Amino acid sequence: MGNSRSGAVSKEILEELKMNTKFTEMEIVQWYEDFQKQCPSGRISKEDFEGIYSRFFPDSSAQTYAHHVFRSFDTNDDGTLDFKEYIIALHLTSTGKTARKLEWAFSLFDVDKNGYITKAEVREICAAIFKLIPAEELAGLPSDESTPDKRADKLWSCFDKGEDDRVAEAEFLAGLVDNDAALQLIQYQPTK
Ligand SMILES: [Ca+2]
Ligand SMILES: [Ca+2]
Repeated sequence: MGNSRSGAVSKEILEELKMNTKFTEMEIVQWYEDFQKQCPSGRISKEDFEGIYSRFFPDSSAQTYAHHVFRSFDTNDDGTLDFKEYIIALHLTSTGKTARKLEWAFSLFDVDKNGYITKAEVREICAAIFKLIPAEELAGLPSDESTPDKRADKLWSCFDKGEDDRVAEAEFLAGLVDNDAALQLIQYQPTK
C-alpha cells in the first residue's frame, strides 16, 4: 500500500525549482520536509497564509496585504499554495533579482489579473501596504507619501500616464527599475 504523503519532493518539481531559482537541491529538499511537517495536506490555504503573515506584523493589520500577496503567489488560481508556488514566491520576494521582484510586484498590483495596472489598483495596494505600517512609523513618513492616495499619486507619476490610462508590465518595469525611491513605494520593509 503506497503512502502518497510519504515524503520526498518529486524529481520533476526539484528540477523545475533548480532551474527557476537560485536554491540548491539541499535547500529545496530541506524546505520540502519543513513544508510537509507544517502543512501535511501539501497546500496552504488563504486563511493559513494570512495567519502566517500576520505573525510577522504583530503591530499592524496585515490581512489585506496578505490577501493580495496570496493572490499573486497562487499562479494557477486554485485558491491554495502548493510547494512549488510557495518556493518560487519565496525566491521572488526574498532573494530574487530586481527584475524578477518587479515582475512579481506587477502581479501584486494587477488586482484583477487582466495584464494591466490601473490607478485604482495602485490605490488599492497602497492602502493595503499602509495597513502594514505601525502607527508610530506613519507619523514619520514624508508629506508626499503620508497617505495611501498620496503614495499612489507618487507611484503613478513614475509611469507618465493619465489618471484613466493603464500600465502594461513592460511599462511598469521600465518605470521602476533603477528607481530606488519608487522601489520603496511598492513595498513595506519593517524597520525592526
Ligand atoms: Ca495554487
Ligand atoms: Ca488590472
